[in-house]
Amino acid sequence: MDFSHKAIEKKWQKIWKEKEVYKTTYNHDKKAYVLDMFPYPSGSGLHVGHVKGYTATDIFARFRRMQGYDVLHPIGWDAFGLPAEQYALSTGNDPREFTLKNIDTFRTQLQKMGFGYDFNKEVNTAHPGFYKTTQWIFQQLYKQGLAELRNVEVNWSQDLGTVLANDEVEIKDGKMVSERGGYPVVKKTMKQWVLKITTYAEKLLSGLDALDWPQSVKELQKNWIGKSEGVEIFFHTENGIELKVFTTRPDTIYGATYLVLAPEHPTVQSITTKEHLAEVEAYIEQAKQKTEIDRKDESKTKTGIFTGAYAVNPISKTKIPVWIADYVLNDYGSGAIMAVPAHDPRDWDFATKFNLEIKFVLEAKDQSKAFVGETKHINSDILNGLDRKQAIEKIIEKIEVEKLGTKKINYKLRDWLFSRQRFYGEPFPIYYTEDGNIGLIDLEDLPVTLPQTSYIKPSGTGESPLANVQEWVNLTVDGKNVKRETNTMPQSAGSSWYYLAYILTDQPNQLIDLESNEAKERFAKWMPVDLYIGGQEHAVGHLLYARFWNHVLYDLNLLNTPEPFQKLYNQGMILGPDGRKMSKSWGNVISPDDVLQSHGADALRLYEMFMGPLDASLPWSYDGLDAALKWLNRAFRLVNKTTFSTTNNHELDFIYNDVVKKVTTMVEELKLNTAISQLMVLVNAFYKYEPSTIYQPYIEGFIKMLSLFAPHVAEEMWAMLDKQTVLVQESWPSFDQSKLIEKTITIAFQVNGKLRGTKEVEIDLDNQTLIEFAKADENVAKFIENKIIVKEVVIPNKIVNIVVK
Ligand code: ANZ
Repeated sequence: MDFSHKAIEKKWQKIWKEKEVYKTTYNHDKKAYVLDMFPYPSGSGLHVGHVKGYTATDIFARFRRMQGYDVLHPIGWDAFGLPAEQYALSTGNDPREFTLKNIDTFRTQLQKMGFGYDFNKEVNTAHPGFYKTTQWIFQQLYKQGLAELRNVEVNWSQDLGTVLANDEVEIKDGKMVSERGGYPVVKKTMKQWVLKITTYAEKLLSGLDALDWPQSVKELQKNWIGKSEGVEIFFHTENGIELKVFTTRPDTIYGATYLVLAPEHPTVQSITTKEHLAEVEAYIEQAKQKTEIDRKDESKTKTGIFTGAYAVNPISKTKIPVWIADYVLNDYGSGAIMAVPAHDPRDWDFATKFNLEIKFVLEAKDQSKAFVGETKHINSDILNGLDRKQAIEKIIEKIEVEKLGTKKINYKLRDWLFSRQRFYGEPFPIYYTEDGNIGLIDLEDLPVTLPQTSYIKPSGTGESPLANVQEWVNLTVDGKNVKRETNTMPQSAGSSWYYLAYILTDQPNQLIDLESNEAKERFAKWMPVDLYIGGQEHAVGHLLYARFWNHVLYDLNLLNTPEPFQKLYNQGMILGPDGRKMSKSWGNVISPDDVLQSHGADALRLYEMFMGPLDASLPWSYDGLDAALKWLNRAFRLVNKTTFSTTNNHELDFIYNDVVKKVTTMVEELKLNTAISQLMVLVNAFYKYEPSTIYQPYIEGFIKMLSLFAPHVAEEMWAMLDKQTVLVQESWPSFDQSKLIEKTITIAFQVNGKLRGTKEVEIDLDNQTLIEFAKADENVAKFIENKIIVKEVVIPNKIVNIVVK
């Protein structure tokens, strides 16, 4: 008889809940913090893509529980965010109610999947009980000088009425658009809160080394941080104005034939000569219209303009013109460069376009384009004949001794733009006095909650909708009239520390103080996260921001570890049956609700884990899903109304122990598809025997292993063996290594080096016996008949070769 997924899923989910089997335990020394990237509770509910990552962590958490670890396996909601706010705007609803409704749907769906989360530890970033601590952390950052108000060039979306962080902006058809919604984005200068993540650039870079993360994600973070070691060299214009240039190639300084400043460079106004002023100003206006991506694009034709000024090369003492051009960015290095057209392709393009001098200072056969290889220096006075490394060393020494510049490290990483002109986010826990000073809201007045208002439309002027709520904005502090900040924090605020919030809760959204001693003890128990599974799309944004906050909290002595996520794994996507990314617009979205109805949670879980390697992106297949359910029933029928043997006839010793051993390592390494294959091998082996002859402990071990993947069916099978326990509270099966020694081997029989037969024999047989076996082989006999045996060569456990004439 097959199982009824509807009946057993309901039954076991109820029992698990009553027995609180997934509650976080504190009984063991060994611990495992198994974390999912928490979902944004969108209106469309759980996606089969979510199911893939969450099944993998569920399997791993069950595995660790059965291995006797204390396990923390929580879930929560990344609940603030634009979609809820956009929805609220278009329907006149409150984003809070809408979000709570979605959360209920998500929670129910997760429970129906049989995921073993500790729901007592649920958190919601938009809950005041949660964001009180987000605000508190912001205040710590402010006190550390890591949060400041700054005039910055921002990505502004008129349609969304807000600024966006760089990782919230994409390029489509060469234009900047918002990642969510695809709305146009332009550059604009605004006064905004920024978090100085750049202060932590070095720690964020070196911290990567010890992490067990995919190499690709480490590379992405490394490139995003973009460390560059070079020198800042001081040039001076003829009338004594200093121009600092950043270069990684000080050794090419004899080839520097002109200087270029970014159009926004602060000294442009003071160096430009009268005759060139009008042109220069027009060019500056023109550059404003361009995006950073455009300016960096090396395929675009270079533009620029001469300022009329000249500077002196501090090493070669030659006089060179000073230009402005938008291929030099103002916010990198010093916003100014020495151009070496002979050896830098960007400078080459510029110099050829504007007919500027090109001087080769490295040996190059082909002088029709910039030479970027490594050869000896020429035309370089003291550097002549040196290679790159020697020349760099020598010139830096000279520059430092003669105080012509200093060594400098630059990072591509930019500070984190932290203001949003939106309603639905964390309010800032600060106020402004009438004379423009900033004050922190008192601890006892936290959280600063969002006001109840139906007027949440962005003004479009750059002011946040909260500015409309006068009774919220104005308050008195120490008898003085002050105003609240009306911007809110970005969505990535809550997700930068939510993994700590789980540790601080015992009931949803009720957090103990992060700076309490109790918190310290809990962090010491649980941090760092042992396994973090989520999508590759968070490689730089979320994962870098969370690492930054964690480092800061560590430096404040609040945490036991600088790095939050010891092991990271990116699960692949589940594509539609058409092989395209699932999307409403393609109409290829599979709903887990439908699959839960038709095939049940266990089949869905098993199918998604069996599709292929966990990190591969693979298309959905209903055949695969059917096959998963079919196999589960085959496994189920093994125990259905059967009694097994209490004595071991040893027939299954090898295969059982081999499978346990392999599944144990495969789950450890998240090779879950191959672990399932092993279980299939074991089921096939069981079916070769009369059930009553199968040793019962082997069946029990199988059910335990199955319970990781298909927990409901496994519980049902366990109960059929008259067990009173639930499987998560059972221990993981062990294997007997002594049963794993190979007892037989296949020997090849050759005549004159040609393969003529094989035989399965006991291992370590003596040579004479092996030769006899070979001669007894029918085919071998045919080839040595009537021939003279010259030699018999035996390679023990492998080959018998009979040489004949
Ligand atoms: C002279 C030179 C000669 C350069 C040569 C390169 C090759 P990374 O690795 O990206 O740090 N540069 C410096 N500041 C810049 C800015 N604000 N905008 C655009 N380009 C800038 O590269 C550093 C190099 O990029 C610097 O070294 C400078 O060009 C340029 F054969 O100086 B180099």
